[in-house]
Order: sequence, then C-alpha cells, then structure tokens
Amino acid sequence: MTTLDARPRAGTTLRFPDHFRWGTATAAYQIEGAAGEDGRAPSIWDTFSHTPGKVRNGDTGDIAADHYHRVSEDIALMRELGVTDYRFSIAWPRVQPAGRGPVVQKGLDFYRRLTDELRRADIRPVATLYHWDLPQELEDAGGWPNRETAYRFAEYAGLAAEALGDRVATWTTLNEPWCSAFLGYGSGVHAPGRTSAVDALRAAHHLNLAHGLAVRALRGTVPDAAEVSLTLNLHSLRARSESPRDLDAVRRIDAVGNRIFLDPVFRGRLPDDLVRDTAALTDWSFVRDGDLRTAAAPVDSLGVNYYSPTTVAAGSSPAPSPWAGAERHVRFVSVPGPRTAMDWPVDADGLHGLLLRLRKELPDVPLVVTENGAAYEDYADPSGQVRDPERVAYLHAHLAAVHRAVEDGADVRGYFLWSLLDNFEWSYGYSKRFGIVHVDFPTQRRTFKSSAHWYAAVIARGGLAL
Ligand code: IFM
Repeated sequence: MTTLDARPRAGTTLRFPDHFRWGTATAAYQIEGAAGEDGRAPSIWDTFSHTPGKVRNGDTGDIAADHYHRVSEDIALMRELGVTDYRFSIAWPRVQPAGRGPVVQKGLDFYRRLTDELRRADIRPVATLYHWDLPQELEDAGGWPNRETAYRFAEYAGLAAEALGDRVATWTTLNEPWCSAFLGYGSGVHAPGRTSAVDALRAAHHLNLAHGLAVRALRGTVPDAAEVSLTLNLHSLRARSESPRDLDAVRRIDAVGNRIFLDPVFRGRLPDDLVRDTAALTDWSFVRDGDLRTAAAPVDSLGVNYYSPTTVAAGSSPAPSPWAGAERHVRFVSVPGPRTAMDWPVDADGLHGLLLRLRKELPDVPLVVTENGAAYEDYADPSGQVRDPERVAYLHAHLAAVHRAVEDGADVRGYFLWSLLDNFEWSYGYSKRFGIVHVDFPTQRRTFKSSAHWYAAVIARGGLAL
C-alpha cells in the first residue's frame, strides 16, 4: 500500500505519491522500422501486414517511425518531457530471428544502446519481451496454439536477460496476451490472422505457461533488484441492466476476457465457469499437470492497460468473433457519449473501477497503469502546431481517475502514457494517431502536440492542476 498522502493540496493540484513513476510507452513493431536490417527476420506482423487486405491502406511496419535510427532523438524528446520511465518492447525476431538458436549480436546491440542512453538520461528502462511480434518461423511451427512456443519464449527471455539484465529495471513478460490469443487466433483481425476458437484458447493457455516459464528464466538470470511483471488489457465490464441474463453476459466475458489470465497467473487455477462455458469446444486436455503452478510464478507488479469500458447484455454477436463461443450469448452494447477516433467510448470511471476491483481481488499486488491514451484526428496546422485539446481532456480525466483510485486505497505505482510517438496502429496502419509527439511520416519530423507540453507540466508538478 502506498503510504503517501495523495489528497489535493493547496486546492490547486491533485498530487500523486512522491515516488510515482511517470512514463511513456511504445512497442517495437509499431515504431522501430528497419524491418530487414542487422539480421532481423520476419515476424508474424511482417507477414500479416504484407498480406493484401489485412491492414488498412496496405500499411506495414517496414519504416514505421524509424526509431531504430533515431533512438537518440527520441530519448531527447523524453528528457524534455521529464519522464522517469520508458516502456518499450524488445523485438524477438531482431534478437533471436528464428525463435530458437543463437542470438544476433547486432540486434542485441540496438537494445544495449537504447538502455545505455536511457540510463544516461536518468530514465528507467522498462522492457516488454513480447508485444506481438512472434518470429514467423515459430508461427510456421504452429504458433501460440503449439505448446513448444512457450518453451521457445522462455529461452528467449533468458537470453535477453543475460544480455540486458544489468540495464533493465523492470521486465514485463507479455503485453496483452488476450490480443495475441483472441485477436490473433480467434477473430483473426491481428497477426497471424487465424480464426479458430479452440486455437485461441490453446494460445491463451500457452501464453500463461510462457509467462510463468519466462518469470522463472528471468529470476534465474537478473539481479534481485529488477522487477518482473505482466501486462494485461483487462476488460472493464458493465451490464446493460441488473437482470440475471445481462449479468450472466458480464460473467461470460469476464471469464474469457479477464479471469482466463488472472486466475492462472495469480491463483494457479482455471476459472470453473470458463471450462464449463467452453466445454463444447474443448476439454482443456492441453493443460498439463503442473502448468498452472508454473503460470502462477509470483510477479512484482501487474501492468494494467486501459482505454475504454465494455458494456454487454444478453443476446448474440456476429462471427467471426474473438470470444470463443461467448458471442452466442452476449451482445456488445453501444453507449451514447464522447468517443475517440477509434470509436472507443471515453469513460474514465471504467479505469477507476478496474483499479479498485484489482485492489480488492489482488490486495498484495502493486499495480502500474502501463498504457492509457487516445487516438484523435490531429494534424499540424500551417504554423506547425499540433493542437489536441481532446487528448488533453481524455488524459486529464483518466489521470484524475487514477488519483481517485489511489485515494481509495489502490496501490498504483505509475502511469505510462500510450504513446510517445504516432505509430503503426496494427490493422489500422498509420490512420490512427495515439502519440503525444506528432510524427510526419514522410519526413520523420517530430513535433510536440499540446498534450506533450501538458504532460511535461503534469510530471514537473507531480500531479494534475485543477
Ligand atoms: O497500439 C496499441 C498497443 O500496441 C497495445 N495496446 C493498445 C494500443 C492502442 O490500440
């Protein structure tokens, strides 16, 4: 529990605890570019984005924000912002291109340079090992539905930790395994684009197993001082009404959206209702003795990614669906109110509710908001300024919700804004901009949006001006 006084002082500022971490977040495939350089092999996202019709406008991450060649410039931006931490991901196919076997020195050198420069800038490196870029060779061997992938991931985690363990402050095993499993293998809107509900469930289990094996590998390699964590995009759920049928819709999505990860990782078990709900699809015999104990290797914190809440009711939803059969019982309800350019509802109470739920269910696990932010239609005006008042309002409301959760007893240790830079937004390509730094992709020119100036002021003040 945080012991510091987080109540508003002097009537002007919502102050956060003194050691609160202020960060920005990115992911390798979304910003690095240099897709074919220095021995990097294709990942499932290279294959997917180069497949016609999969990504809007045929966009790919080949060049992205060219961060691979602009690390120093991007770290200088972070210094100007005053962030204490930077959350980035390591591209598995840059470090171990085939997903097995020897590492590529040049690939590792990139992350050595990045972490060294961060340290020199007094910014804590927070490294995610897997933000969706599975080496294509491992997908060809079966991908995440194949148990072997979990062991390959643990080997890669150990190699990365050996090479970078003296520099990385926090290791995150997986980012949003729900997306890897259910968007990648269920609805197929993400790489590798497969559409099998059973494969999605198998993938989810193997991701949990991979996480636990990787925690073990990391703990065996990195100094005690390093933190080990996992980041989940937990669904903040609401029922359309209090009717038993609508509440049951919430239960179903909670099982296949949240507890499918929370229960194995924090309790070493599978949710009984999930096993029942999916009985027509699988008997879960791919879960072997000891797997759930492995998945439950203790972590030092839980990363929470939050963008918007989800409202559900009894009913049914169209296929293909990521929900492993739950879509036959659940309808997703569109609620009135403001929305971002992703068409996601803006509702900061969902973040507050999620953090309080975790406080109640996992009282001993420190929380970190590892992603929060919004896409809007921003552009550089003729004077070169990029004004994004809607994003500022979104961020203000969500940080106030985090503050309220801290006041209400949630042990939230930090906040990472998604994202530092405009970047490759997966199947939306470059059509959606989440950055607080505008990137003019043809010239790669970076410009602070008004939200960047606003965030720098929040960090300098240690809180929100009221
Ligand atoms: O861009 C993504 C990120 O890669 C994972 N979390 C959600 C973000 C916005 O969609």
